[in-house]
Amino acid sequence: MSSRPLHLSARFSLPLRVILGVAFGGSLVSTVWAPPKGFNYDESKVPPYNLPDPLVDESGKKIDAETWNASRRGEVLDLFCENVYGVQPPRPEGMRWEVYERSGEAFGGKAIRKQVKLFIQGDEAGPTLDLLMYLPKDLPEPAPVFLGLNFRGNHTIHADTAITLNSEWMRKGEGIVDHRATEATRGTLAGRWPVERILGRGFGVATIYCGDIDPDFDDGFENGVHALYPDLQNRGDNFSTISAWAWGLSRAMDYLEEDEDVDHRRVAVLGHSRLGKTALWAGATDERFAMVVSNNSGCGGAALSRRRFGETIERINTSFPHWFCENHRRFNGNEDALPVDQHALIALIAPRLVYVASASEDQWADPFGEFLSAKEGSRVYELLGSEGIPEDAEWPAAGDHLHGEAVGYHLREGKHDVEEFDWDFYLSFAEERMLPAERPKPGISQ
Ligand code: GTR
Repeated sequence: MSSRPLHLSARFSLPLRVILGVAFGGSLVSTVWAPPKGFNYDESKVPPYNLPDPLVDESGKKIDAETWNASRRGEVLDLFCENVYGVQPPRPEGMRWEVYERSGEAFGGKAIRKQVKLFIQGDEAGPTLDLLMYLPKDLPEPAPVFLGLNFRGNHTIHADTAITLNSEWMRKGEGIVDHRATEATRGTLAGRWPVERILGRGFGVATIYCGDIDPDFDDGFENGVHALYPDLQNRGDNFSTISAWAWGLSRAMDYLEEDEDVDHRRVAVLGHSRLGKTALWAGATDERFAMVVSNNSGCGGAALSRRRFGETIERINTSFPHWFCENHRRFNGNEDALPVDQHALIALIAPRLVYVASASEDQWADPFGEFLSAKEGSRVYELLGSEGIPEDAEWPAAGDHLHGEAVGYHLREGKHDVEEFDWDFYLSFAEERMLPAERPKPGISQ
């Protein structure tokens, strides 16, 4: 990819084009997790860099919208497969599912709860993914849905005792015994999933535990769905864990397309942190997702790798050798050689809706670098006749947001997490843009 110098610096003044966000629910409590020492958290020490330009082809020619759609988008996608996340297999032929539990009486009769088992190979012998769904009950039409993976089992997103307790491998943590969840973990991540609030806004929620797809540890790709695809291992562009998680989201989408209670044309895929990286990759690889939400996704997610601010490629490939493909290690300490950067991942979602959210204390994830990606990726939105984050937009102050027609961004005050503050912006952004409405068409909100 040819490159484009980025002459952007952090500007910390309150931008004129931005309104103050609604600041309830924001955590001002400082994080117990201190960012690792020995990494750069100083804007003035960000090295100069040139960003590869997705809008210029290999021969150095500037491309038009037609060429983007016909070939350039595919080339950029291939570069990400080859150098960052690795390849994915197609949908398995024998895959089937079973709605094994359904209730129209969830939350005092206000919602429908469904639990669905996806049999990846068609039977119990292969991997199974457990999908939990809540849908608003009194909608005249099929419901738009937010779909996201969760970190610790479906039973952690709400205290509802009818949710199946996950029995797969889990990382160590409170209430986890011998790497398995116990009853004590029910509802422990409910703060990140305000289910009733989401339903109240007319959206459904669907989630799968990421470990059902692939347990989050470096096991040489022998368990989870990887075991089914040995040919996709031991190669530079191997089927990595993030690629497998994204692939699992696509399998969930296969089901949602067939569920008559769901408006599959209005599915937003969302994720936090490592699962935010995953949501972006799912949105890039699967154009059925109408909207993509990256919550504090950081390095290998929305943040620009070339900035080397907070977590770096070398550090992430060392701490989590299974997340990215083998070829990605070539760029350890060698970011400028990467033929893409993460703004091009945002561009791959165009012209569909994308939302990038940062948190002010989440320096490890490089909040400003996440914003720059959203802004630079917006150039492809503009090419396609849509409006993203304008080129002259400044980085919103903590608590503020900037919503373009198709690209949204906010900077929450506080630490690395998902809070109601974040959800309220995701819901408003989706509501104004996804719901068929006699509503006024949104522009930049001021
Ligand atoms: C951190 C990792 C980040 C982020 C985070 C998470 O340890 O360095 O890239 O993904 O984990 O997923 O919570």
